Amino acid sequence: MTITITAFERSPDGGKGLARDTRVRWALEEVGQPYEVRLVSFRAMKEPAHLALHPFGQIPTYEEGDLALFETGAIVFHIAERHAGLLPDNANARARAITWMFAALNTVEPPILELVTAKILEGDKPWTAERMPLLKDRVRARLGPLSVRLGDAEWLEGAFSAGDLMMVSVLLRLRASGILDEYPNLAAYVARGEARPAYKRAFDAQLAVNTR
Ligand code: GTB
Repeated sequence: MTITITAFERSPDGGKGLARDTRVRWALEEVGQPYEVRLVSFRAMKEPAHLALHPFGQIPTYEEGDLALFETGAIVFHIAERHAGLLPDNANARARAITWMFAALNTVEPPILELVTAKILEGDKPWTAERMPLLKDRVRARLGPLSVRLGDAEWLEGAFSAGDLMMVSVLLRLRASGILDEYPNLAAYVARGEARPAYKRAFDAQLAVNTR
């Protein structure tokens, strides 16, 4: 069955791979599933046809036969459940890998989004400069323990998993801030993720769209 995802017609990041279709592309590349991409404009995202797929009018979405999904956590989990390569077979190891997916999305990503949003959308507000140190410390409060837990391991729970895919995707958003470099093992972890052939294919595919 053909898999179709949606992505920005033109990502505001100009192809840095930060829009969330990249993590879905990456998951599909890791498990070797071909996919098609339907590009949507900001206007089309808020129109009924897209809203039927995504109630919040966002990308990415995922369609496969009569199944339509939104939310990257749910999409990557679905891909990892259906295809070998992103979740271990052992039940406990699998549960731990899934836990890291949730940790990436629910615990690590929120303060990162707060920081990025303050910079991009509220940079001109009078309170932003005062808030920045606080927002950066909230990010550090997550990266510190994550760095300790990772230690000198290659991945979070043994072999690379959907948990690492999601955590690396979330951490990538921090690169421009310089905060990631305060944690050399996390910076190296992210670099290992980016060096995976599947990530490179996903990155190149979104770059091709955004540099047309
Ligand atoms: N929780 C949802 C998920 O994980 O799928 C969040 C989806 C989401 O935030 N989608 C964004 C979107 O559609 C694109 S990825 N925004 C349009 C809208 O809400 O109207 C977020 C994103 C956007 C831009 C950059 N960038 O330019 O660097 C990075 C990430």
